[in-house]
Amino acid sequence: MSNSVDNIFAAPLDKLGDFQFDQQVAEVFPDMIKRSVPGYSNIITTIGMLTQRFAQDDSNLYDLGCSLGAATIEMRRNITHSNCHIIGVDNSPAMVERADLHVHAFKSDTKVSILCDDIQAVTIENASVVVLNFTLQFIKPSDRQALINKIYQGLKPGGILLVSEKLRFDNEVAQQLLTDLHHDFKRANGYSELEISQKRNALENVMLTDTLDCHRQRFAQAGFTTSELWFQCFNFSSMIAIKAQSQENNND
Ligand code: GEK
Repeated sequence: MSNSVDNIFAAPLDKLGDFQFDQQVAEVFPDMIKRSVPGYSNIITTIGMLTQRFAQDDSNLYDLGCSLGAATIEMRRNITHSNCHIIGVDNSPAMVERADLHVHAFKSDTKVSILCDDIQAVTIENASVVVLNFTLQFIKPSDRQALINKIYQGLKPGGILLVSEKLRFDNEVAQQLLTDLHHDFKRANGYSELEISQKRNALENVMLTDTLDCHRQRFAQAGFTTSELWFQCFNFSSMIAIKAQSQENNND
Protein backbone atom coordinates (compact mmCIF):
# COMPACT_ATOMS: atom_id res chain seq x y z
CA MET A 1 0.00 0.00 0.00
CA SER A 2 1.09 3.61 -0.55
CA ASN A 3 3.05 5.28 2.28
CA SER A 4 2.41 8.84 1.09
CA VAL A 5 1.43 11.35 3.76
CA ASP A 6 -1.88 13.25 3.45
CA ASN A 7 -1.17 16.99 3.23
CA ILE A 8 -3.92 17.78 0.70
CA PHE A 9 -5.51 20.47 2.89
CA ALA A 10 -2.27 21.74 4.47
CA ALA A 11 -2.00 24.97 2.43
CA PRO A 12 -4.84 27.49 1.96
CA LEU A 13 -6.79 26.47 -1.13
CA ASP A 14 -8.23 29.54 -2.88
CA LYS A 15 -11.07 27.79 -4.59
CA LEU A 16 -11.99 25.01 -2.28
CA GLY A 17 -14.19 22.65 -4.30
CA ASP A 18 -16.20 19.68 -3.09
CA PHE A 19 -14.15 16.69 -1.92
CA GLN A 20 -13.40 14.17 -4.68
CA PHE A 21 -11.91 10.67 -4.63
CA ASP A 22 -9.37 11.57 -7.31
CA GLN A 23 -5.75 10.59 -8.06
CA GLN A 24 -4.40 12.91 -5.32
CA VAL A 25 -6.68 11.40 -2.64
CA ALA A 26 -6.07 7.79 -3.78
CA GLU A 27 -2.31 8.40 -3.44
CA VAL A 28 -2.51 9.32 0.29
CA PHE A 29 -5.67 7.35 1.19
CA PRO A 30 -4.23 4.79 3.69
CA ASP A 31 -2.59 7.62 5.67
CA MET A 32 -5.70 9.84 5.43
CA ILE A 33 -8.19 7.23 6.64
CA LYS A 34 -6.02 6.02 9.56
CA ARG A 35 -5.41 9.58 10.83
CA SER A 36 -9.02 10.71 10.29
CA VAL A 37 -11.23 7.76 11.28
CA PRO A 38 -11.01 6.60 14.90
CA GLY A 39 -11.04 2.82 15.09
CA TYR A 40 -10.48 2.24 11.37
CA SER A 41 -8.00 -0.64 11.82
CA ASN A 42 -10.19 -2.30 14.49
CA ILE A 43 -13.11 -2.14 12.09
CA ILE A 44 -11.07 -3.72 9.28
CA THR A 45 -9.95 -6.51 11.65
CA THR A 46 -13.56 -7.11 12.70
CA ILE A 47 -14.66 -7.31 9.05
CA GLY A 48 -12.25 -10.26 8.84
CA MET A 49 -13.71 -11.86 11.97
CA LEU A 50 -17.27 -11.45 10.70
CA THR A 51 -16.25 -12.89 7.33
CA GLN A 52 -14.92 -15.99 9.09
CA ARG A 53 -18.29 -16.45 10.81
CA PHE A 54 -20.72 -15.47 8.07
CA ALA A 55 -19.17 -16.45 4.73
CA GLN A 56 -20.97 -19.42 3.16
CA ASP A 57 -19.77 -21.95 0.57
CA ASP A 58 -20.58 -21.01 -3.04
CA SER A 59 -21.54 -17.40 -2.21
CA ASN A 60 -20.55 -13.84 -3.14
CA LEU A 61 -19.06 -11.28 -0.73
CA TYR A 62 -19.26 -7.58 -1.61
CA ASP A 63 -17.06 -4.65 -0.55
CA LEU A 64 -19.07 -1.63 -1.73
CA GLY A 65 -16.98 1.54 -2.01
CA CYS A 66 -13.83 -0.55 -1.65
CA SER A 67 -11.32 2.35 -2.12
CA LEU A 68 -7.88 0.65 -2.10
CA GLY A 69 -9.31 -2.74 -1.08
CA ALA A 70 -8.36 -2.88 2.63
CA ALA A 71 -11.62 -4.64 3.59
CA THR A 72 -11.51 -6.84 0.46
CA ILE A 73 -8.03 -8.08 1.40
CA GLU A 74 -9.05 -8.71 5.03
CA MET A 75 -12.15 -10.61 3.89
CA ARG A 76 -10.06 -12.76 1.58
CA ARG A 77 -7.53 -13.55 4.35
CA ASN A 78 -10.36 -14.82 6.56
CA ILE A 79 -12.41 -16.95 4.18
CA THR A 80 -12.32 -20.62 5.07
CA HIS A 81 -15.24 -21.59 2.84
CA SER A 82 -14.99 -22.95 -0.67
CA ASN A 83 -15.98 -21.37 -3.94
CA CYS A 84 -16.44 -17.82 -2.62
CA HIS A 85 -16.17 -14.78 -4.89
CA ILE A 86 -15.34 -11.33 -3.45
CA ILE A 87 -16.54 -8.38 -5.51
CA GLY A 88 -15.06 -4.96 -4.66
CA VAL A 89 -16.80 -1.97 -6.25
CA ASP A 90 -15.76 1.69 -6.41
CA ASN A 91 -16.67 4.43 -8.88
CA SER A 92 -13.31 6.24 -8.60
CA PRO A 93 -11.01 5.05 -11.41
CA ALA A 94 -7.93 6.15 -9.39
CA MET A 95 -9.02 3.98 -6.43
CA VAL A 96 -9.95 0.98 -8.58
CA GLU A 97 -6.65 1.02 -10.46
CA ARG A 98 -4.69 0.88 -7.17
CA ALA A 99 -7.09 -1.58 -5.47
CA ASP A 100 -6.64 -3.98 -8.37
CA LEU A 101 -2.84 -3.83 -7.99
CA HIS A 102 -2.97 -4.36 -4.19
CA VAL A 103 -5.43 -7.22 -4.32
CA HIS A 104 -3.72 -9.09 -7.11
CA ALA A 105 -0.25 -8.68 -5.55
CA PHE A 106 -1.08 -11.81 -3.50
CA LYS A 107 -2.11 -15.22 -4.74
CA SER A 108 -5.23 -16.73 -3.23
CA ASP A 109 -7.70 -19.56 -3.78
CA THR A 110 -10.57 -17.08 -3.40
CA LYS A 111 -11.55 -15.26 -6.57
CA VAL A 112 -11.59 -11.42 -6.30
CA SER A 113 -12.98 -9.01 -8.89
CA ILE A 114 -12.60 -5.24 -8.57
CA LEU A 115 -15.22 -3.31 -10.56
CA CYS A 116 -15.23 0.38 -11.45
CA ASP A 117 -18.94 1.08 -11.11
CA ASP A 118 -21.58 2.90 -9.11
CA ILE A 119 -22.67 0.68 -6.20
CA GLN A 120 -26.25 1.70 -6.98
CA ALA A 121 -25.98 0.08 -10.41
CA VAL A 122 -24.36 -3.20 -9.34
CA THR A 123 -26.43 -6.38 -8.92
CA ILE A 124 -26.15 -7.95 -5.47
CA GLU A 125 -26.92 -11.66 -5.58
CA ASN A 126 -26.23 -14.86 -3.68
CA ALA A 127 -24.45 -12.79 -1.01
CA SER A 128 -23.28 -14.02 2.39
CA VAL A 129 -21.40 -10.86 3.47
CA VAL A 130 -21.86 -7.27 2.28
CA VAL A 131 -19.66 -4.41 3.52
CA LEU A 132 -20.40 -0.68 3.25
CA ASN A 133 -17.40 0.63 5.18
CA PHE A 134 -17.86 4.43 5.26
CA THR A 135 -19.54 4.51 1.83
CA LEU A 136 -23.29 4.92 2.46
CA GLN A 137 -22.67 8.50 3.69
CA PHE A 138 -21.61 9.46 0.15
CA ILE A 139 -24.87 8.21 -1.42
CA LYS A 140 -27.69 10.74 -1.91
CA PRO A 141 -29.91 10.43 1.23
CA SER A 142 -33.03 9.85 -0.87
CA ASP A 143 -31.32 6.84 -2.58
CA ARG A 144 -30.10 5.14 0.61
CA GLN A 145 -33.22 3.09 1.40
CA ALA A 146 -33.29 1.62 -2.11
CA LEU A 147 -29.64 0.57 -1.79
CA ILE A 148 -30.20 -1.15 1.59
CA ASN A 149 -33.35 -2.83 0.19
CA LYS A 150 -31.36 -4.12 -2.79
CA ILE A 151 -28.65 -5.51 -0.47
CA TYR A 152 -31.27 -7.22 1.73
CA GLN A 153 -32.85 -8.83 -1.34
CA GLY A 154 -29.44 -10.04 -2.56
CA LEU A 155 -28.39 -11.56 0.78
CA LYS A 156 -28.83 -15.26 1.44
CA PRO A 157 -30.69 -16.26 4.64
CA GLY A 158 -28.25 -15.85 7.55
CA GLY A 159 -26.21 -13.30 5.57
CA ILE A 160 -24.75 -10.14 7.14
CA LEU A 161 -24.47 -6.49 6.14
CA LEU A 162 -21.84 -4.32 7.87
CA VAL A 163 -22.31 -0.56 7.63
CA SER A 164 -19.73 1.86 9.08
CA GLU A 165 -20.68 5.54 9.10
CA LYS A 166 -19.97 8.89 10.65
CA LEU A 167 -23.08 9.60 12.76
CA ARG A 168 -25.10 12.75 13.35
CA PHE A 169 -26.78 13.40 16.72
CA ASP A 170 -30.13 15.14 17.30
CA ASN A 171 -28.94 16.40 20.69
CA GLU A 172 -26.91 19.55 19.98
CA VAL A 173 -24.65 19.17 23.03
CA ALA A 174 -23.75 15.61 22.03
CA GLN A 175 -23.27 16.66 18.38
CA GLN A 176 -20.85 19.45 19.38
CA LEU A 177 -18.91 17.39 21.94
CA LEU A 178 -18.42 14.35 19.69
CA THR A 179 -17.42 16.58 16.75
CA ASP A 180 -14.91 18.41 18.97
CA LEU A 181 -13.46 15.12 20.24
CA HIS A 182 -13.04 13.95 16.64
CA HIS A 183 -11.19 17.17 15.81
CA ASP A 184 -8.96 16.62 18.88
CA PHE A 185 -8.24 13.13 17.52
CA LYS A 186 -7.22 14.63 14.17
CA ARG A 187 -5.03 17.26 15.87
CA ALA A 188 -3.36 14.51 17.90
CA ASN A 189 -2.64 12.77 14.59
CA GLY A 190 -0.83 15.82 13.24
CA TYR A 191 -3.54 17.65 11.26
CA SER A 192 -3.45 21.46 11.58
CA GLU A 193 -6.46 23.73 12.25
CA LEU A 194 -6.39 24.76 8.58
CA GLU A 195 -6.37 21.17 7.35
CA ILE A 196 -9.26 20.27 9.67
CA SER A 197 -11.43 23.21 8.66
CA GLN A 198 -10.67 22.98 4.91
CA LYS A 199 -11.47 19.25 4.87
CA ARG A 200 -14.72 19.90 6.78
CA ASN A 201 -15.75 22.51 4.19
CA ALA A 202 -14.83 20.25 1.27
CA LEU A 203 -16.93 17.40 2.70
CA GLU A 204 -19.92 19.57 3.60
CA ASN A 205 -21.97 18.92 0.44
CA VAL A 206 -20.60 15.46 -0.28
CA MET A 207 -20.92 13.58 2.99
CA LEU A 208 -24.38 13.82 4.56
CA THR A 209 -24.66 11.89 7.80
CA ASP A 210 -27.66 10.16 9.44
CA THR A 211 -28.56 9.48 13.07
CA LEU A 212 -28.30 5.97 14.53
CA ASP A 213 -32.12 5.83 14.69
CA CYS A 214 -32.34 6.62 11.00
CA HIS A 215 -29.95 3.74 10.16
CA ARG A 216 -31.87 1.36 12.43
CA GLN A 217 -35.21 2.27 10.84
CA ARG A 218 -33.76 1.84 7.36
CA PHE A 219 -32.47 -1.66 8.18
CA ALA A 220 -35.87 -2.64 9.63
CA GLN A 221 -37.75 -1.24 6.64
CA ALA A 222 -35.56 -3.27 4.29
CA GLY A 223 -36.55 -6.46 6.19
CA PHE A 224 -33.62 -7.04 8.56
CA THR A 225 -34.89 -8.55 11.83
CA THR A 226 -31.58 -7.99 13.66
CA SER A 227 -29.47 -4.84 13.58
CA GLU A 228 -27.01 -3.59 16.18
CA LEU A 229 -24.35 -0.97 16.77
CA TRP A 230 -21.17 -2.93 17.52
CA PHE A 231 -18.62 -0.06 17.53
CA GLN A 232 -18.63 3.63 18.32
CA CYS A 233 -15.80 6.07 18.95
CA PHE A 234 -16.89 9.73 19.07
CA ASN A 235 -19.09 10.26 15.99
CA PHE A 236 -17.75 7.22 14.11
CA SER A 237 -19.70 4.00 14.20
CA SER A 238 -20.09 0.55 12.76
CA MET A 239 -23.33 -1.42 12.63
CA ILE A 240 -24.37 -4.90 11.58
CA ALA A 241 -27.67 -6.13 10.16
CA ILE A 242 -28.42 -9.83 9.80
CA LYS A 243 -30.96 -11.45 7.50
CA ALA A 244 -33.05 -14.08 9.28
CA GLN A 245 -32.13 -17.73 8.65
CA SER A 246 -35.60 -18.73 7.61
CA GLN A 247 -39.00 -17.18 6.93
CA GLU A 248 -40.24 -18.54 10.30
CA ASN A 249 -37.78 -16.26 12.15
CA ASN A 250 -38.77 -13.32 10.06
CA ASN A 251 -41.43 -11.14 11.67
CA ASP A 252 -42.52 -9.57 8.37
C1 GEK B 1 -12.21 1.16 3.25
N1 GEK B 1 -14.44 1.12 2.27
O1 GEK B 1 -10.99 1.48 3.20
N2 GEK B 1 -20.35 4.03 -6.08
C2 GEK B 1 -19.16 3.43 -5.84
N3 GEK B 1 -18.22 3.93 -4.99
C3 GEK B 1 -18.50 5.09 -4.37
C4 GEK B 1 -19.73 5.77 -4.57
C5 GEK B 1 -20.67 5.19 -5.47
N4 GEK B 1 -21.86 5.76 -5.72
N5 GEK B 1 -19.73 6.90 -3.81
C6 GEK B 1 -18.54 6.93 -3.16
N6 GEK B 1 -17.81 5.83 -3.49
C7 GEK B 1 -13.16 1.82 2.28
C8 GEK B 1 -13.29 3.29 2.58
S1 GEK B 1 -14.10 5.68 1.41
C9 GEK B 1 -14.51 6.46 2.88
C10 GEK B 1 -14.39 3.96 1.79
C11 GEK B 1 -13.92 7.78 3.10
C12 GEK B 1 -16.47 5.45 -3.00
C13 GEK B 1 -15.41 6.53 -3.10
O2 GEK B 1 -14.82 6.58 -4.38
C14 GEK B 1 -14.43 6.11 -2.01
O3 GEK B 1 -13.38 5.31 -2.50
C15 GEK B 1 -15.31 5.32 -1.03
O4 GEK B 1 -16.59 5.19 -1.62
C16 GEK B 1 -15.47 5.96 0.34
O5 GEK B 1 -12.66 0.33 4.06
O6 GEK B 1 -13.05 8.20 2.34
O7 GEK B 1 -14.38 8.46 4.09
